[in-house]
Amino acid sequence: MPETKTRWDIFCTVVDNFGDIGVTWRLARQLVTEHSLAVRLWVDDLRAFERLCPQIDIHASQQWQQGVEVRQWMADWQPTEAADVVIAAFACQLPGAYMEAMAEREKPPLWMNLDYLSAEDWVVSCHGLPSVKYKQVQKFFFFPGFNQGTGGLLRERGLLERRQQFQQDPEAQRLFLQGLGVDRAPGAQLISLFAYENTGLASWLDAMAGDATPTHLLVPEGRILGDVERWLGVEGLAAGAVHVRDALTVQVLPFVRQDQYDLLLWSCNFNAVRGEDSFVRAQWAGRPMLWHIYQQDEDIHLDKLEAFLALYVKGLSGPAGEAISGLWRAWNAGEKMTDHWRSTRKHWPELEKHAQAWCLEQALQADLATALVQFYLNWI
Ligand code: TRH
Repeated sequence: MPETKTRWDIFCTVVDNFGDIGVTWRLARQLVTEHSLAVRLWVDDLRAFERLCPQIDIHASQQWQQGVEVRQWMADWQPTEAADVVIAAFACQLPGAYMEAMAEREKPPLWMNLDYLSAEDWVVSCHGLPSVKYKQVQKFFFFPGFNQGTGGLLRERGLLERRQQFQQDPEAQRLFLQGLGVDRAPGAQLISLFAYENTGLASWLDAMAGDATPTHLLVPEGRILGDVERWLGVEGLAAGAVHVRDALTVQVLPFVRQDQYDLLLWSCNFNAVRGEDSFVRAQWAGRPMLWHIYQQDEDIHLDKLEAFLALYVKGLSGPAGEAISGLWRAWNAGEKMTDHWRSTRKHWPELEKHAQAWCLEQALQADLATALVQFYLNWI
């Protein structure tokens, strides 16, 4: 008799941008391919999803993508049986009728809130704790994180091996970049730029333009383009545009599929990333990086930034740690980047080595999907 797969439902509301769907889509695929689970991913905005996965049919109420059952989460909820495990991503509110369906099950499901990523200390003490209850259905907190005792980070099986292979294969990189229309100038360092609007950008671009080493900056279409346009003094920048200012070549790329974005990060010497998912992917790329954190009310994101920096600089010399921290702080305050970029460049070899070591250290933790499955196994 065929074994019945455990059924998981993941609920995702797209609040803004791409992180909500980026994280849940990655998790759903991993649960299917690596843990042989039956996964339904409920998403309220398939247009955001389509940017990461162009095969998505934005009109379909139900479709299969890479083994995941994708369901359009519509306002008029149709009665649905509750799954064995229910994940509400980023504290999204489940449909009332679905909560009833959970409560009606003979054996209540495991209900978890997949929280935002943070390096703050309190995360370890809250991870796995019971949260609210709906009738007899108990909800639990599940926190991703960088420390032992958290839920870890999303990392697909074999990811680092694939990354290392790609980074050791100049021809594979050349072909990938060629597919994006990128012809890397000899001797130029490649930098990718994915960020929110940032008043500090102009000074960073000035610094790169004035650098002794040429830089080829790759900018996927998105929110930062307005600042790039202002600096270049042009309008209507779109994928394919290339502009050269002294030592700096700026090239606009299309927003690529999620798996292609990894290859972009792996190809670059330095990656500016943002939010949550691209931030984690840049760490797996094993290259130095710059994080534009998602802004929150009352500047609480700054505590998260400091918490991460405190962990990240641990293996660095004092001056290198100060250089990278200064750069990140200036970027997140929208302040002048020129001097910070110069200091960072001075410590480049150390920062490169550190990025590799950090990546390997983080990979010692169980990945988030495995940790979720283990949580379920411990719970039943
Ligand atoms: O898009 P983000 O800023 O997402 C978010 C949201 O703001 C969310 O509400 C907030 O909770 C969260 O940040 C912290 O950044 P993030 O998380 O990096 O998500 C971007 C996704 O887009 C990620 O999965 C990578 C993907 N991506 C591509 O697939 N192709 C691309 O070309 C680029 C640049 C990104």
